[in-house]
Parts: sequence; C-alpha cells; structure tokens
Amino acid sequence: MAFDVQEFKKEYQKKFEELFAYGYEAGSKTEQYIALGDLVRGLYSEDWIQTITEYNKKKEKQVYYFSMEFLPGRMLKSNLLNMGILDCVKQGMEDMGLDLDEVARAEVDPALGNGGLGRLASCFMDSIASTGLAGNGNGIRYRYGLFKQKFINGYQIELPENWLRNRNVWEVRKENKAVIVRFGGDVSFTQEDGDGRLRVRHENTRDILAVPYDTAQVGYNNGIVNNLRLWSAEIPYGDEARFSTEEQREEVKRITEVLYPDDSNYEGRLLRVQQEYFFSSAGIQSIVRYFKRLNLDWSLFPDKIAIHINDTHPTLAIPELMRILLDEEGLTWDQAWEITKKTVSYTNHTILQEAMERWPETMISDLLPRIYQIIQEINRRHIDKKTPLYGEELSQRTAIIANGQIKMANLAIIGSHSVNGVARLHTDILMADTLHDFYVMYPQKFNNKTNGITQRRWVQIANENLTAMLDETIGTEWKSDPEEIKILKAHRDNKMVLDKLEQVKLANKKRFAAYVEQEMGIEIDPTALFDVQIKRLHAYKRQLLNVLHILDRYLQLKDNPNANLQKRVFIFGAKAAPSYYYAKQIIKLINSIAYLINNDPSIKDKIKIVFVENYGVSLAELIIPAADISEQISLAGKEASGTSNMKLMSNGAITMATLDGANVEIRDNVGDDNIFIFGLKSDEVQEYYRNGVYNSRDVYDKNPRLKRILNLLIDGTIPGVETEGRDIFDSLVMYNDEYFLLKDFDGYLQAQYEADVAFSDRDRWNRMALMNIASSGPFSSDYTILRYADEIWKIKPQSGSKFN
Ligand code: H53
Repeated sequence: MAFDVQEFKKEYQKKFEELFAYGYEAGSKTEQYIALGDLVRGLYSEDWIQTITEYNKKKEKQVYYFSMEFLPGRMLKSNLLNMGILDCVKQGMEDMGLDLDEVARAEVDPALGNGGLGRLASCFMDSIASTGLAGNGNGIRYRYGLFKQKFINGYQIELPENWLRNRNVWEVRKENKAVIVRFGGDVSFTQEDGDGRLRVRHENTRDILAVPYDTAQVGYNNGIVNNLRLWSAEIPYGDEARFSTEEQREEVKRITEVLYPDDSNYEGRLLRVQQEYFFSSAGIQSIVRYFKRLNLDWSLFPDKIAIHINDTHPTLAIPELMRILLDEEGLTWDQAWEITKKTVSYTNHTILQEAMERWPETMISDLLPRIYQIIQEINRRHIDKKTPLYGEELSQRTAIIANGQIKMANLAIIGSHSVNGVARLHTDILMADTLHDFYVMYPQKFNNKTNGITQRRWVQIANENLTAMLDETIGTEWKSDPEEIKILKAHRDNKMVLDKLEQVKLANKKRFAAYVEQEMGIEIDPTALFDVQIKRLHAYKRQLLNVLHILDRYLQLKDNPNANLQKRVFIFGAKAAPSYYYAKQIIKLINSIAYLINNDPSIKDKIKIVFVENYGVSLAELIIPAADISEQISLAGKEASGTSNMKLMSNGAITMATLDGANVEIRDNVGDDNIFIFGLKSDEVQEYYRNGVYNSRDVYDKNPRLKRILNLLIDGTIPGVETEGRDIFDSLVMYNDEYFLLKDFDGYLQAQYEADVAFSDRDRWNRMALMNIASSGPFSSDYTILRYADEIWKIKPQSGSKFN
C-alpha cells in the first residue's frame, strides 16, 4: 500500500479531529486508538470491496469456515503489518509524540473463543487471506467474550468480559443482509399446486433476526481482503409487538449474549444448541442467497461453495442445508443429499469422550422440529444402506440417534465428504480407535491436516527483536515463505549469531519481567530459565505434573540450600471452566505454592512462580517470546495437537514434551538433540487402559522421593489448601491417577535435569533455540491452509498470489 509518513500524519490528525472535535494530543489512548483504527479501516475498504466484487464476477469457488469461536487477538498491528504500513505508521506516530505500541494496547482483545480451537480459526482466517484464497469466516458475535479471570486469595473468580464497551472499529453492521432464524413451531405436510408433491408447512415458529457484523481479514501484502461474518440475535423488525414483555426481548438477546466458557468439554444446555443452530442457519441462508444470485444449476453448488465445520459445533449446518434445498428449493432428497455431502467437510479436534457433543432427542425435536425430522431421515437411510454391507452391529454403532441422544460427530461424518484430525498421531488414533467404525465404512473420507500457526502474529508482531535479528541474518524471504527460515540452520555454529539470539531472548525476558513486576509485584531475574506452561487448565494437560517437579526442586533446596540447581522462573497462564471444580482446585494449589515459595527467603530466588491472571492472546504475545522451556506434557494420546507448542518453538523455546499431538512432528523436525522427550507413549497408555494393571498407590509406596512430594499436599506445608491438597492427593494416590502423572514422574524429572545441564552451557542452549526457530517453518498455518484448499476444499489461490 503506497503511503508515506507525512501523508499518514495529515490523515491521522484529520481523522482524529473529525471524530472527537479536538486535537489528538488531548485525546485519551482509547481515542487515539479509535482514530487510528478508523483510519486503517478506511484504507483497506477499497480492497475489501474489490476483493468481494472480483470473487462474484469470476464466480470463484469460496470456502466458508464455520466456527463457534474465533480468537483474533488485537487487530490493529496485525492489519498494519499485513497492509505493509506498520513501519510507516509507527514512524508517523512517533513524529507526533505518540507510541504505537501504547496506542495499540488500548484495543480490547476480543475473547470470542476459549483456547486452541478458536485461536486456530483465527490463524486460519489470516492464512486464507494471506495465501490468496477466497474464504469467509462464519460465527457468533457474542456480546460478552470469555470471562475475565481474577485471583482472589488464590482462587479463580470470573468477571464478565464486556469487550464492546468501547467502539469496535473493525466491524461493519450489515442490516440489509440480515436473515430470520426460526425455532419451535409445528410441522405439517400438505399437497399443494396439484403436482402431487408434498409441501412442508412450518408454522407458529419463534422467529429471530440474525444480523451480520462483518470484519475484514486483510491478506499479507497481497491486496486481498476477505470477510469474517459474526451474527447477532435481534428482534425482527416490525415484530416488536410479538416480543412485548421484557422477558421475551431478553430471551432473544440471550442467544448471542455470552460465549460458553468450556474448552474440550460438552454440556447439554438448551441455550448452547440454540447458539449452534442460530449461526449455522444464518450462515447457510446467506450462502444460499449468494449462490442463487449466480444463477447456476443447483448441481453446481459444490463447485462454487465449500463449507467447513470446525468441530461438531456447527454440525446443524448439514440438516439446515438439507432443509433449505428440500423445503424451500424443492430438490429431491437424493439431489439435496449429494450436494450437501459434497459441500461439507469436518475437522475433529478431540478424542476426549467428555467433549463429544450429544443432544437429547427431545431437546432437538422441541426446538427444531423440522431439523429433527431430517436428522431422523438421514439416520434411517444410513442404517438401511449400511446394514446389508456391514451387518447390524457395526451399522448401529455408527447410528446418529441412539438411546434418546443425537450424536453430532456421527452426523458430521455421515453428512460430509472429508473428516480430518489435527495432527498425525491424532488422525491415526481417530482411524484406529475413536472413529474406527466410520473408518471401516468411509476410509476415503479420512485425512490428516496438522495444525499450524501464523508467524505473522506470533513472530513478526509478538517478537520484533527476533524479527529484526532474522532479517539481518537470513534476509526477509521467511516472512512470505516461512519454510525459508531453515536457512538459519547454516548459522548454528556462528558464535556471533548465537550471542545475538541470546540478547534477543534476554530483551524479551526483561520486557516480561517488567510486566510481572508492575502487575504482580513479583521480582524475577531475566537471566533465570523461564519455564512456561500456558494453556487451558485441564487434568489431561497435567499442569499438576509441572507442580510435582517444582515441589521436588523446593525440597532439594530445603535439604541443601546450595544444591546445584538452575535458577528457574515457572510461568503459568490458564483459565479453568467455571464449573470444572478439580481444575479450579489446581489453580488454588499453584497459587498457594507460589505464595509459599516466592516468600521463602531460604530459597534465595532459585525458584519463582508466576501465575499470570487472565491469560489470553495478548498475554501470550508477551510471554511466548520470553520463554526458554515450553511445557507440552499432556498424557500421550490426549492432546489432539496443541498449537502453543508451535508458537513457543517459533520463538526459540525448547520443548519439554511427551510424544503427544503435534509434539511428535515437532520432534521429527528439530531432531532428538533439540527437544526433551519423556513419558509413556500413546500406545503404552492405550495398553494400560485396555488391560494394564496400573496401581498408583503402589508407585507412591515404592518411590520415596515422590511420596515425600505428595505428602506435602496433605501435611500442612502449603498454606490454605486443606481441601484442595487432600482432594488432589486422593485423585493421584487413592483414585488411581487417571492421567498417569506418577507413572511419568521419574522420566519428567530426568528430562528436567537434562534441561538444567543444557541451559548452563550457553552456546549449546542458544544453538538448540536456533535449531527450533529454524525448524518451525513447516508449522506455518499458510501451508496447513494450502493443504485444506488443495485436498479438501478444492480451491486455488487467486492468480497473482505467490501461492498460486
Ligand atoms: O483444539 C486445538 C488443538 C487442541 C484441542 C483444541 C480443542 C478446543 O480448544 C476445544 C474443543 C476441542 O474439541 C478441541 O484440545 O489439542 O490443538 C486446535 O485443533
């Protein structure tokens, strides 16, 4: 984008005065930010219109990524970067006495997702635009994002996250594109028009207006601006009389009021299924409306449209598309079914049974009577067709409806042409185990798409120091083609480069230390090893294993204050679902241990524990560049992929990992010398579950070192955790340690010991960091998305895109 500093300053001042009727110098940070955001939106609006016009003119095939969650992070700098004007604007702001970073921090980070799944969706939106693909996002404009986390007396407290309190400069309300979503009502069939065909009559419905808010997804230096459409629930115009009581009006608004704070966990709430149908139906309706404008035969629908469903949350898009094709467009069942299957594809993100969505049949039949009929019919036909081929038992196991429940994964698989897992190991487990019955029926549907991350946000924006160092050392090619970062490997023995890398890391650690000092009043030494575990709090992710290691170090230092241990800062960031009692107990435990150890003078700061409040995208951008060790220690087989592992690796942290999710592929890329691997393998875990005799009590009894640590939980050493300590102790020792922490403990300690040794050799450690950065290119979401486009969606980058 052609733009110079002088021109920018003029435009900015003008914009500010236009908006606020006084000079920018007098404005608050928020006002300064709003003026800049508004100006930036104006700058890409022409490309935005142009991109959409081009797609329509060329009748380009487009993908629609349906996701219940998007976690975009702050958008100002990311838009400036992708538009190619970041440096110019930074300079201009500086000239005007403003600091771009400070102004950028006034943007509220929209927390419209829980964790990995939502952030993946946003990396994908960036990559779709940046690789030049015609793609759109479809989701929900929650009025309140994921709760704001506070710690009070070490306990997690949840506060509402009113992210729209200031103006959202990026979104554009599109009232003229609103659609009606219908709930409830009575379904009957009539014979009309004398053509003998049955017509569906769906009456007495509760109608809700879905209003889209569009946000631009700016591609990286390519002039492409795609669209993310988020729907908001409102009372239909002219229908106010039907919603005369406050309660009725509240009920409408409630649908898009708040994001469910559960990650990888299912709760069968009526409101949740309303949300799912609401945005799925609205999205499908707007796609059908667009397709009809193309004036093509319905059979060409899958040649123009790909619909991707991110986990099972948008699965109702399948029966909804069927409903429209059958009831509104008059296609036959077979025609509609062919189109639907060819159009839809599905990503599975978990094998955890507790995360698998199943809805009570009665809930769906009451709420969505017509959709319910269609699901029944899909199920009936599926069973009829598969029973003669695979026998009664196997077919019944794949039924969509069973025991009064509707299984969304089964519907998603049967109603789509592609099912993918999110890392090689995860996909293998799906095929061999979790979804094996389906794999037998539809082997051709199954494929793997290992997750990825965008280095634009996670390196270029989050880590400007590293970016400058890379540009200087290997040139700038890696920015548009991330694989090119491998050139850095040539410098692995270059002492000057290694030292520079160390300086970059140190500067980032100082930046984080300053934040910790200011926000938490804890002083940390930037030369200590920063050991980072940042992710949702979940038993399978095993933050507790990390805790056991910390306690082991604590005891070593208590026994011998001069023990030869590397000085470490343990950094945690994690939210627990408000109803996840055990996870909240672990938060309290970590905070209590932090209090104990941080204030024990005999430890002489050899251990510090920092549990940041309200972990999210913005904090991740601060922590990740400062990390030395990346803790990826889930029980093997449980973490579908993980993506923080990739972000941390790209920033030169060394992974401490079990062979789980994408860790396996990270190990393959960096090699055994540049990663610390320990613990049970996934097949060993499976074996234990099937017929192994694991007895955690036995491990406790026989391992005195471990026993001593576990006893700390119940002997009063840790203040204020009588209940928590006891419950956690019992879960590990008395209730057989579901996630094998005790089994993996020794291996973990050994790996941590090796990390200490490696860290004390500065050249060795810096070389490991360099090799991690240099091996991170393949984990760019640009490549992931190109594989989705090529193998699943069958769309090509626009001509002119470097990926075309
Ligand atoms: O999705 C990430 C994975 C991660 C997995 C996560 C996830 C959610 O965040 C929510 C629901 C769900 O089923 C899975 O736990 O392993 O990296 C993106 O694929």
